[in-house]
Amino acid sequence: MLVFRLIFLRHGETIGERPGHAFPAVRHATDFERVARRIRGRTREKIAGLIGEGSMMLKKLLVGALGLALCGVAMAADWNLQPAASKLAEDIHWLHEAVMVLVVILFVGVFGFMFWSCYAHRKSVGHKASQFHENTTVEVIWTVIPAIILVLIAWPVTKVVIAQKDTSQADLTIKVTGIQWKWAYDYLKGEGEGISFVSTLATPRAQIEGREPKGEHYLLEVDNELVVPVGKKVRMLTTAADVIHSWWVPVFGAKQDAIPGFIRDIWFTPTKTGTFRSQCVELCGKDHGFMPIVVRVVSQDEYTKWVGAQKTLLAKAAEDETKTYALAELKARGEKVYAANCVACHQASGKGTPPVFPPLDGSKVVLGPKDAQIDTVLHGRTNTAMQSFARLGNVELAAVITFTRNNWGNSTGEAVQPADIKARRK
Ligand code: HEC
Ligand SMILES: [Cu+2]
Repeated sequence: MLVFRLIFLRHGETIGERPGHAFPAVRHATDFERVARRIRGRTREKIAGLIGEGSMMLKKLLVGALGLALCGVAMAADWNLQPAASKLAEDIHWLHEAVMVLVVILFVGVFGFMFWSCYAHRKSVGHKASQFHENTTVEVIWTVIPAIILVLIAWPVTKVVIAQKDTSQADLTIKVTGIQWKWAYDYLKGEGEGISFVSTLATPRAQIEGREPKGEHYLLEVDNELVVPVGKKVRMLTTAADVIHSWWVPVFGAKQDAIPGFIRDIWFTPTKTGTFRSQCVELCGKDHGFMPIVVRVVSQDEYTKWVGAQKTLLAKAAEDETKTYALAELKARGEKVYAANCVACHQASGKGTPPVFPPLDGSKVVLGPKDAQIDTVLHGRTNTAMQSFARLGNVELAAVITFTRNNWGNSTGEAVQPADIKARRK
């Protein structure tokens, strides 16, 4: 209808007011006028309506945009990097934010100037392009300014990168070994030297398989957390037993690949107590998403207590190794060791996932002479996913081997003792 109006009413005229119009038959003209008047009336209503709606819409849009901006700020806080818990992480966050601000200023500045130039000097208002090819001044300016900006960014960044690599004068040195799919920690130097344990996913299978609601720290919880004292420089040596993993705790700004055959290092000094969570960040096989990293930062006093408790456990384990156990006792303990170390490949059913992961239920090795089986578990099989489990204690190994020899369809009735394992260690 708007189009109709535009075609018929040129130059502010209306059909009804046009004097002595040139329609051949007056009767037709009156009819036409009547129709046109009605249409005009309706069109006016429509337009008024549209304008009304438009301003409502605009208001709604503005309110919406404001709401979005506010919730954007809230979300940004939520999506931003986790609050830093070390000086390194603080520096990294500062760099991230400073560069972000700089980039936004440059973006708005450059594009704003560009759009304004295009608009203000457009051809339709009579502007002509000025010619300044091979203008040395301009070329120097647009080379020097970006170079200065780059140096402004590179200077503090280089300082932080260099600081990240300075692992000297650590209070504590801990080796972390990535293993499909868990982390092993060995306290090599400093208070707690000699402590070593494996940190495995603690989320129950029922949650993973959807039979139970997922917990708060789903896939971000472990049986043994890495414990370190607050305010002490911790040097982490990273390596791996099988494939490349990567140890990363974002709140500490510490990240380093764990590569088989190589030892790399990284450090952090935690500035806050608390529990900090992360995950392996190098795609490392089927359970890559199931090898969380949990670090508990405690006060110096608590740390000393923790070290004491660990040492007592170690002493007890050493004592346990000299004992002879009943089959039932070994089997019960072995079931736990199996659940923590072997299910990922050989499955709870003992059926494995052939052809890659062989079944242990009915396996000739498991049912054969115990020494061959001990060797398989203790030293692993080269070039297969079956790695060495030498890092497990003699009691644990004796227990898990006894378990596999006397579970599912297997019933050798034979107990493997810690002393048997000790004898096979090289
Ligand atoms: C990362 C996967 C993985 C894990 C974890 C694992 N295994 Fe294995 N295991 C294998 C593979 C693969 C083989 C087959 C090796 C080969 O081809 O020689 C194997 C072979 C074996 C064999 C020999 C079976 C046979 O019939 O040849 C035994 C025994 C065994 N594993 C026991 C264990 C025990 C006990 C554990 C836990 C402490 C364990 N494995 C954990 C992957 C794994
Ligand atoms: Cu990994």
